[in-house]
Formats: sequence, structure tokens, C-alpha cells
Amino acid sequence: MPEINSDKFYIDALISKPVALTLPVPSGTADGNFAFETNTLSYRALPENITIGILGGGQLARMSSLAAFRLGVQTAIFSESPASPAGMLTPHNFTGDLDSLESNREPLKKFAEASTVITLENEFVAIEVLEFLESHGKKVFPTSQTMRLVRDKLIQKETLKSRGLAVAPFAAMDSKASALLFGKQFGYPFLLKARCNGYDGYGNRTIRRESDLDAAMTQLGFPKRELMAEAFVGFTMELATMITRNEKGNVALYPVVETLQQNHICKTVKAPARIDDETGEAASRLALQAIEAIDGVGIFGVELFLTRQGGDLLINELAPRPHNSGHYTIEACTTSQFENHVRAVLGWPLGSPEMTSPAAVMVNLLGKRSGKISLETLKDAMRLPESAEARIHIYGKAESRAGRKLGHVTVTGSDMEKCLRAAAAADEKIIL
Ligand code: AIR
Repeated sequence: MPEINSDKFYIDALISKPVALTLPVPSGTADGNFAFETNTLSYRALPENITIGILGGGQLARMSSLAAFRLGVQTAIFSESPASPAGMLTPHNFTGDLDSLESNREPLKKFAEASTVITLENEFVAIEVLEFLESHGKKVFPTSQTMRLVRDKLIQKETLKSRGLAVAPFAAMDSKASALLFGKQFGYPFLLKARCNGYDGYGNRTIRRESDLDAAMTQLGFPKRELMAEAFVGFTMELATMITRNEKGNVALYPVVETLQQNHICKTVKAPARIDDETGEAASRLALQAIEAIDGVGIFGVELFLTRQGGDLLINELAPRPHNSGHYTIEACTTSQFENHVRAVLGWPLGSPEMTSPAAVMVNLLGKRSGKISLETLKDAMRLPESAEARIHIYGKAESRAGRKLGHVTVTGSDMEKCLRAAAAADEKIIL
């Protein structure tokens, strides 16, 4: 029996396994529908009768696809790049614009035909694209109706507020004068946000003083792009939770976690959050009310602010898709956010969202340089004794740039601080 730590053991294991997967592939089958020589694994190993169509092909689609494959379900991807992280996993890989219907009808029709049910993995998808797919008789979850209430952050906030759910003060910004007025009313700093298509820090600016306004508005694309303002919340902790909800209204509520951001980008997630049970229950209740308010079906991330321990909770933002704060669920929960997403959109029974270990830490691997991705430093991280427990996920993006989400690391255990140290050690070594 080879030693578990010897390089040879791993090399042997690696060589003996994939051989079966790289056998020469026939270029046609009896039913004549075998069109791909590559993608052998996903094409041949999975039944084709259930295919989830995913709009968008980034890491969230990739991890959803991996969860679908494990259940014997295929995915079809519609994204702007033919070599997206998820598109390269499946032969059902369609290319087109997500944000406009014009010149896209044909590829969208083919995508709809390939899909049993359709979902999305980002908010860049135009409502008219969702309606077009629905008009082709396909169920789309979340529905175009839900997305109308979430996609535009101003409408999202208005929807939550009209249901009596707590949010920070906000306003539409249709001129510099309205921004100046907002600053007077709610003070500085405040946040200026693009109403649509902002994510991972793209589309947000902190306004510390009046003189920041001109540059920030221009950088955010005003007046072509619509903006809104939000008062700064003095929080003691940023929290998030994932909720899966199916068409019947059945839900699976994940634990409330703590998120730590760097430059408006989520960097670290600690699960569960160090809050008392009462605060945790209040956060879950508020999050569920928000998802019910938009009649959400699928998986949703709800970001919250805790203004003081045992104190008030405000909803920050809703994400109508898998969310970064739920990546830890892959290793730390009975059913991951991605698997429950798949189950919810298919109308299958939801799985338990319970944690299977007392603590988990997820650290994002953000781009630290510009240029082609290199996996060279992965080996260094794998050799670290302190991060031996780290589960490393790399998304398969071709290009690195500073702050871009390129992968993540999760560590589970019984001691949160130990998990943190192990994840941070791996993060420090990996330079993508
Ligand atoms: N995403 C969507 N909304 C927020 C995030 N982080 C994910 C989706 C999307 C990808 O980020 O998976 O496809 C885009 O990442 P990038 O690095 O290509 O801009």
C-alpha cells in the first residue's frame, strides 16, 4: 500500500483514473446526434432527458452544473463567451448577448429547445430575454416577474420597503442636484450605485464629500447608466443567508453567515455567524419575507447588516441566484446551495441545508495580477501542512485581473480560528 503522502501515490491515482475518460471517442452514434469529439465526460456519461438551461456561464453556473451532473442532470449554457467556465463543461454551449433580445432570437430559441427548464446565474440578463424564453413555453426560475422586482436595485429597494421590510435610506439619482440633496439629508459618506448590472464592487462608489461626486458619477457611467444612492450603514457585522424556495413555496433556509468585504468585494465568509440565536432567527425571518415578497423560486442570497449585537437588522441586497456567501455549503452542508438550486428549479424535493461541521471558512481567491491564469502556485499551497484541509476550487477563467474572482478555498472544522488560518495560508500562496 503506498504511503498517503507520497507524490507517487497521487501520480498513480491520477494516471489510472482518467484513462477511461480519454479513450478515443466515436464521431457519431446510431441516433446520429453525437456531434462532439471533446466534452466526452459530460456528453457520454449523463442522461440527456433533463437539461437545465443556465443564462450566464461564470463560476456560479459552473458550480451549479457540477451539482447537476452529480444528480445525472445535464446543463445547457447561454453566455457571452464560448469558453466560459461553465460552457466548456457541456456540449450544449450557446453564445449570445444576455442583455438584449435583438439579434439573439435564434441562439436563444435553440437554447430553449435544449433546455427542460431555464435558470440564470447573474442579473445581467435583460427582462425581455426572460420573457422571450417564457413565451417559448419554457419555465424560467426565477421568473421574469421576480426579476422585474430584483434586477434594478432601486425597484428592489422600493419593493422591500413597500412590504415594510427594513432597508437603509435610498433614493433615485437623476441629477447631481439629487445627489447633493441626498448628502445633505443623510450625511457623508454615502454610496452611489449603478441600478443595474453592478456586481463584485463594479458599479459602486463611496462618496465621502461633495467633491467626489463628479468623478464618481462619470465613472459609474452617468447619465447613460441610471444611478441610485444609499445611506451608509454603521454596521457591527455584515451577514448573509441563502434561501432555496420552490414553486410550491417550500423552503430550505441555510445558516446565517458572517461576510467580510475588501473594496466592496466579498473576501471571507465565516459560517455560522457569531450571533445569538434570536438575531439569527430574526435574520432568517427577514430574509424569508424578502424572498416571499418577490415570489422567488430557486436559490437566493440575502445580504444583511446587523447594526449592533442583538440589535437591528437591515436588508442590504438580494441576489436571485447562487451567491458567494453560500460557497461554503459545498463542503459544510448536507445539500449545497447549488444542489438545492437544481432541485428547486426542477421541482424536486429540497435537501437539508444543515451544516455537517461546527464551523466553516471560505476565502475567495481574487486575482492578484494581470494576465493569463497560471496554476503554478497551487502546488505550493497543496504542500502547506497548515492548509492540508483546504478544499480548493479554481473556476477555469483564462484571464486574471486584480480583484477578479478566480476561485475559492473552504476549510471546515470545529475551531473557526483554525479554519481561518488554514484558508488564509492557502490564499496567500495561491497567485492566479
Ligand atoms: N457573478 C454574478 N453576479 C455576481 C457574481 N460574482 C458571477 C457569475 C458571473 C461571473 O461572476 O458567475 O458569470 C462573472 O465573473 P467575471 O470574473 O467573468 O466578471
